Amino acid sequence: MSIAGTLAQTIEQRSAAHPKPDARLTYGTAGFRTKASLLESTCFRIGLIGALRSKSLGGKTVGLMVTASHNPEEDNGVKMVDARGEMLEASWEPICTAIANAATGEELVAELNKVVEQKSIDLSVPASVVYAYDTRPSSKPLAEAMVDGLGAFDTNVTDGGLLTTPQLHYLVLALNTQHEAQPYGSPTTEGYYAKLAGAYMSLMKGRPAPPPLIVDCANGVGTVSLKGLLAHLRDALVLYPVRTAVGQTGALNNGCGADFVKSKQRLPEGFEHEPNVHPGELLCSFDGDADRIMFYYLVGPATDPANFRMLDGDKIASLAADHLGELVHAANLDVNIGCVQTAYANGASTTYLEQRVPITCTPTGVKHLHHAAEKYDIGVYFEANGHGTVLFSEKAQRAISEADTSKMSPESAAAIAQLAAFAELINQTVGDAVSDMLMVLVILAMRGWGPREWDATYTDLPNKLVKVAVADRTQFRTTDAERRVTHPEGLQERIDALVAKYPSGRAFVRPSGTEDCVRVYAEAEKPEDVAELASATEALVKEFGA
Ligand code: G16
Repeated sequence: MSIAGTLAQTIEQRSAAHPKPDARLTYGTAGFRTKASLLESTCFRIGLIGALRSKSLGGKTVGLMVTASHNPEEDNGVKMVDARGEMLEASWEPICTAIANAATGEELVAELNKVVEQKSIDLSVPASVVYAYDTRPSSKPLAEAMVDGLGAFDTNVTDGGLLTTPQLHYLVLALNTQHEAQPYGSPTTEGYYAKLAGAYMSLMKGRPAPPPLIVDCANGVGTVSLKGLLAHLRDALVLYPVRTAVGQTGALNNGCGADFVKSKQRLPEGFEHEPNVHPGELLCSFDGDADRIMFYYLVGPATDPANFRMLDGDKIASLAADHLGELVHAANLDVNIGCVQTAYANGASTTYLEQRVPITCTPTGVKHLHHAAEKYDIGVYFEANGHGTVLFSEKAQRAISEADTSKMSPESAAAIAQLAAFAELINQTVGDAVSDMLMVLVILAMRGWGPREWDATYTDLPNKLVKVAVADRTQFRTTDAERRVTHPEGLQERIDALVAKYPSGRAFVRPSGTEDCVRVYAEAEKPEDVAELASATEALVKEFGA
């Protein structure tokens, strides 16, 4: 079976309405991402691919999300969601790249036919795709181009509208499991809020509500989902959403949001003047599509930058691994728990976690971490940038649901009930700022902790992240979960010589898969050493990347 005749003509005609720019696009860390003005043809073609991917899965629903997440407002991108709510299967990534770069309508059809053959796709199977988009001005028009691609294959299309990326992941899994014995949840945004709010309230029953929390929504779509959640939580949680200027030109991720806070290691701009920001109280920031969260607090007046303390993805991972590990122990369950990190994990967090659970290190990108976490019965995965979640395997879910609590101590029975509720509260399809926020608040409430107690679990090694512009970032290639660089040749030896000069020194460089830059990470025992190590490594990247 192949794409020919009228179908081929339709695709070619529609493709002509979405001309390909003179630019090569690559499927990166989280799908395609670049200037929005270059993406129309790619979005149209992603529509075609989405339909084929669904057909290849026997008509299961897949998801397409138009967003550039943490990137500036003028960028955009597409993330693809597979039928179990996870990221697109890796073997389809080069397919996406080839299709996005086909030069003519004819070449496009030829590339599509290669996929049909390679994946033995039955074109007569009806396709089903749900799509959504973030708040960028370019997002809706790009989504329309995608729908044009979906229409070429006569797809059953569901418009999810304005959603966070994790809401779309949830919807995909909920749609595909709605007729199974264990549906993931009701396949609507209301179902999403109800599931999270219900689990939160059951875990918090009998406990005082946490102190009000200021949430920086990055002026993005997280604003919308937070409002939806609040309607379901009623007075069980007081949140003060700030940076909620959705639709205000230039506001998205500008001086605010999880990525700003993490990379600048400071409060969002203007927070020192926010009336509700007080030392000792927990604060948090979402990113532009609300799949990442960063917590932080102040140890003194906001006007002094030295009073800022960050509670990043590594701290969330340690908190979750410790707490869930204790519950598993209390419940006496035969399930293991492990943690997945990337090279960006602070060395102090790795040392802390290694003493408690097995750890896996993967390359950057939740698509890598997610699969590694599936190897544990309970897999906690977080990137230092606040992107992550916890996966409960079928074995773990069964052990929890089949435990005979009538024969257990009250303590063990309570631990079982709590584990079951955590499995509901946590969005297991992908990192979710809203779900992760609730998980952290519940764990802190259960432990009677504030941000200081959480922070005291271990002390981060001073560290620095730098973005370096180079002529061609693709000439930088890495190995060993991105901890070592193989190309340009000779660069790693120079980095090794630098790192050796500093106690507890570590530095690595890698090309970003979402921005046009090379990222440099450095850490060391002393802040002044980190500053030196980071700028010397940056200078090396400039020298080799010139
Ligand atoms: C995406 C990925 C993350 C990754 C981040 C940065 O996040 O989903 O896993 O950490 O990009 O990747 P890179 O360093 O390659 O630019 P988001 O929130 O931007 O979609």
